[in-house]
Amino acid sequence: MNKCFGCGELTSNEGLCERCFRIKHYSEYQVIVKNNSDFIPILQNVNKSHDLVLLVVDLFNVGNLSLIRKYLKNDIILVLTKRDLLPKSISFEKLYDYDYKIDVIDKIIISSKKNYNFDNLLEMINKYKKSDKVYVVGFTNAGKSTMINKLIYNYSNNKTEITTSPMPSTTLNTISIKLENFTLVDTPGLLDDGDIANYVEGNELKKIIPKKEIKPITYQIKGFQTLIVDKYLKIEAKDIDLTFYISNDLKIKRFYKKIAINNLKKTTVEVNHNDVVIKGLCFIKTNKKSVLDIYTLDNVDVFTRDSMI
Ligand SMILES: Nc1nc2c(ncn2[C@@H]2O[C@H](COP(=O)(O)OP(=O)(O)OP(=O)(O)O)[C@@H](O)[C@H]2O)c(=O)[nH]1
Ligand SMILES: [Mg+2]
Repeated sequence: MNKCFGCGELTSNEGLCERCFRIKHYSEYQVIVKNNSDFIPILQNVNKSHDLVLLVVDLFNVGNLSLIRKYLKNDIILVLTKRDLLPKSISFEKLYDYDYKIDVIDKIIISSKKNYNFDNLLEMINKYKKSDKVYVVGFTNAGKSTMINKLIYNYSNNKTEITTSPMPSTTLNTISIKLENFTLVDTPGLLDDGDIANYVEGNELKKIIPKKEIKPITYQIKGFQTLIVDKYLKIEAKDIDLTFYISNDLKIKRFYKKIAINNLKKTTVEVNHNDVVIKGLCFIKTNKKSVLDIYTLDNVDVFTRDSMI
């Protein structure tokens, strides 16, 4: 058996496995049923070494980083990626100084899509690495493999490309790639059970995941109103400004009365100038103290956090 250089899975093919070939050439994604019991042991193995870890985090979809930290004693650099998705007008300090609720030795903001800040990333890796191995970890879809491909493209003559896609669990096992004076090890991302990506079809997910800079939209709610996003989200609110950070491919509809939608789960949240996160779908900035009724798909997490922007 060989190891597929696209996803790390064992395969009888040389080079790319059938699944990676289909993703790469036809954007055709075959869902592989994996769960964290396959992936957590990989992180636990990383923990046994003193190697540096890059924790890659999607700035649009941050997640609970302590869930990953708890498996790792290693030094971690927090790599905040997909900067291109958030509005350019947000200051660097705002994103950099935000409390991501994790203990790290350093952090950096990048965009693999725009090839932004990679010279500094490489310099930072060289500054902190303790051995010739550097691990790349994070939640699924964070952009780990895309970042590694950009590092390879920028700083080596290597022509290999790891498979990337908007669907969860693209990388299935570790993939080691030599770069200058060290080896980068890609790992499969942990699945976040509360993320909407687990509960929608591929063509829906392509609309939900933003592809370009998000243009925030503010709804000034006067009196009682209902906001609806496709079949994913309904919000009932009263006298508050709600600023949506959501894929521009999704349309928000406003109604001035109650609207019945079946099959959505209700969560009532108290807000106070902070963000409401509908995990993987959007975050919403609020401008006062209030209570919102939020209806979304059954298993999708709804929670508040300190305002990020
Ligand atoms: N806009 C934008 N999209 C990005 C960026 N980096 C990655 N993506 C997209 O995010 C999606 C996931 O990227 P991957 O590199 O496959 O993510 P991963 O972390 O390796 O995911 P797993 O292998 O499933 O753990 C793909 O659709 C990428 O094109 C970025 O800097 N900006
Ligand atoms: Mg990957």
